Amino acid sequence: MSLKKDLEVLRDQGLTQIKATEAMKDLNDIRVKLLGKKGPITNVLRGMKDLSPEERPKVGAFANEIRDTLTTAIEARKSTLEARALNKQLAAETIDVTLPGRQVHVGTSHILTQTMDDIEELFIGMGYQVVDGPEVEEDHYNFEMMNIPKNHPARDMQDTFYITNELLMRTHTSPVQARTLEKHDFSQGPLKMISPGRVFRRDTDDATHSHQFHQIEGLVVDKHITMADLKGTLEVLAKHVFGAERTIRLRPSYFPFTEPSVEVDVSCFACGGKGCAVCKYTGWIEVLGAGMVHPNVIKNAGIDPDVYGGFAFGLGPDRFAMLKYGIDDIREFYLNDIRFLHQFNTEG
Ligand code: FA5
Repeated sequence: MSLKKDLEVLRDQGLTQIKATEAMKDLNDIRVKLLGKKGPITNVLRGMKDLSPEERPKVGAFANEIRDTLTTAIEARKSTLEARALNKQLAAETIDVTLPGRQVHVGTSHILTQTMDDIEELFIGMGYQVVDGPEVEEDHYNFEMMNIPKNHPARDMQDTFYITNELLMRTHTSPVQARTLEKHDFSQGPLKMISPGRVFRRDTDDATHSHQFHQIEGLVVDKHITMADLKGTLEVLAKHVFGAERTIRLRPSYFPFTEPSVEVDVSCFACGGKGCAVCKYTGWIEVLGAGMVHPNVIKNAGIDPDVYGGFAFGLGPDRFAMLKYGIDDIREFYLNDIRFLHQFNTEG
């Protein structure tokens, strides 16, 4: 029975090929080649019509048996290949839980923001309101309402970026004084405000000057406010920022919007007042400008200066932070070098 022999050879060759297959695609090709419509087994089955009636069922049964054997072998090989591929994938995707994690860099608020927030919180605790004002300001509020008329020589104290004749980048936070005074209803109580924000001057950048920096304005207006109130308030500020041991000293100065005007020095926190490089061997460090609000400023806002008066101050948080943290160049604040900024990550 040569057909049977042929089938046995086919089966043995097929089984060898199946066993040797390494790829799913090859296995599929073998299945098509062996069992497909044009394959040898189909051929054998087709040739059965030439067999005798006795032989036909035997060969048919044998051919079916071989087809089943090959199909089973293909399925088995398929499972093996699938399992192998899965194991390979699992091995490739294994997570090594002992590896150190990737570091996530968490941001921190800027040291100037931290400095300003700290001062804001102090004043909020003393009952002050925090007021915002525009950075693009009218000449009217930046200068005229602050008792600095056009052509007044005091305009030279603050070299200005003008946008038009009447519009400018504010040179200080003092215009917020005028804006708030104008709106305040004194029948509701005294005015106590601070106003932090950015200011702009045509100063040449160097280690202690920037063309863009920050100020925090302070203003208290009521009946019977005295210079003692100003001094007490600034003492609280100096001790809060620079340490409980600090004292302050007021020196006569000039601002068009305050009379009298003072420069405020704080006793040197680096040497305790003995004299060192930080305080240039004077024992004192100048930190802000202040004074009693000029009657013209009160009058310009439509308030009677014979009844109401107060004090005002303007400090530079950039310089405060430089002194407090020993930063020797103001430009560091604006370069945004992560190595600099990260040193002040006090928020964890
Ligand atoms: C003023 O701007 C006044 N408006 C302050 C004031 C308000 C006085 C209310 C009285 C009453 P002055 O020009 O001195 O003053 O600036 C105040 C502070 O801003 C300075 O003490 C300093 O800390 C800071 N400052 C001034 N110019 C610069 C600059 N170019 N770069 C960085 N900080 C500066």
